[in-house]
Amino acid sequence: MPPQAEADTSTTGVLYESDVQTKDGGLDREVAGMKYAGSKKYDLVYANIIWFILLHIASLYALYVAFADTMWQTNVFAFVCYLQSGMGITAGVHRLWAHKAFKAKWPLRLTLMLWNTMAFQDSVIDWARDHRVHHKYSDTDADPHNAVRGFFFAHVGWLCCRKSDQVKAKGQLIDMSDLENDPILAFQKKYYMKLMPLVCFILPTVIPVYGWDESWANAFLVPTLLRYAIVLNATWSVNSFAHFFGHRPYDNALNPRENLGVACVALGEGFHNFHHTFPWDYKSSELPFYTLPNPSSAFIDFMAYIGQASDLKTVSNAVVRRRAKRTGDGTHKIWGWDDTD
Ligand code: ST9
Ligand code: ZN
Ligand code: ZN
Repeated sequence: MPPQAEADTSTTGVLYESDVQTKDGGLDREVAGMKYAGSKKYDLVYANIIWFILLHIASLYALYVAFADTMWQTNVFAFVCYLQSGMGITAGVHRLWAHKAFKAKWPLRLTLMLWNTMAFQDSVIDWARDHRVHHKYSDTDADPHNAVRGFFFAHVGWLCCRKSDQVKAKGQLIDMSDLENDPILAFQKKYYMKLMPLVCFILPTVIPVYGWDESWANAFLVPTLLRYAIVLNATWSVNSFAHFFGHRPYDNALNPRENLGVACVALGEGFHNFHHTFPWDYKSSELPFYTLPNPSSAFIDFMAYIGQASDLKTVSNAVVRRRAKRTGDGTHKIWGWDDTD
């Protein structure tokens, strides 16, 4: 810990006992000897493996159907479902709940909870717990999707086997009381297995059939299965592509990277070196939404404009610039505000 560092949990909401915020706005992480310990036996979960294989085979067929057979209304509807369920992940469980990067009134929280359930990535409380562990123990054995275990493990492999003892042990130290005490999130967790099939699978299938006479098969394949698989892979890409490929303008010592391709499919979540350096910033990016693609920031800005979101946390340009100069890989001029002065 640098001598000038001081603990400050007021700005991030996700600082942990070993994290301290430094004067330049960065985080010093203590990984306590948790680096990847080498080859490991995986306790495979065959039901998940079979389900993901079937989902992806069906989605490839659905992609063909989307071009060859569906009504245009169904494709527009599928895109809207992608945006809604994607926002439930990015603006919802990621920025609002896992990182507390802004505050939201109950109508927005309820909407984001339903959109999040539509994405079927498990309850907000479970997702946020894994994600807080991921930030605190990034790229170590206590990271649920430790990228040091390889691209495939970080992308989907981690969902096909039991979690390591270190993940569970370190995860138990994470304070989740803020989310557990939110009645909207407690409701989602309690009724997840009823709510999720309804909003992720049943409604997106039924609406096109009764709304504009789409066939049952097309409605199930395109806005339901294909949309679900796309949002899953877009999310997983942040753990895989954005932990492997791209520049590191803010902290060259961190594995996560800036990846424009991922940002494009993941509604603005690909600026991952910035995000791991400054996890409490509501934009998950240095730049505002009108400079690099970031629909999730645009959404949060709009919600603030109509009074549904408040206390949007962000890092000042000066702090970002100083940090980039001190620990970045020299590519900040590509990704951030001009830092030549
Ligand atoms: C999915 C999640 O896809 C994807 C998350 C990706 C995150 C990306 C982040 C990047 C930034 C954001 C970008 C957004 C971009 C969005 C773009 C949109 C366009 N700490 O889990 P279990 C304990 S999900 C502490 O079963 P197993 C705990 O006691 C896909 N303790 O562990 C727990 O009991 P409880 C859909 C922990 O048995 C108990 O273990 N879902 C922790 O090892 C059992 O928990 C699926 O397919 C922890 N972190 O099984 C299901 N974790 O909960 C997939 C666990 O009661 N999952 N414990 O406290 C599973 O089947 C299982 O979780 C498993 C592990 C097989 C993977
Ligand atoms: Zn990450
Ligand atoms: Zn995060």
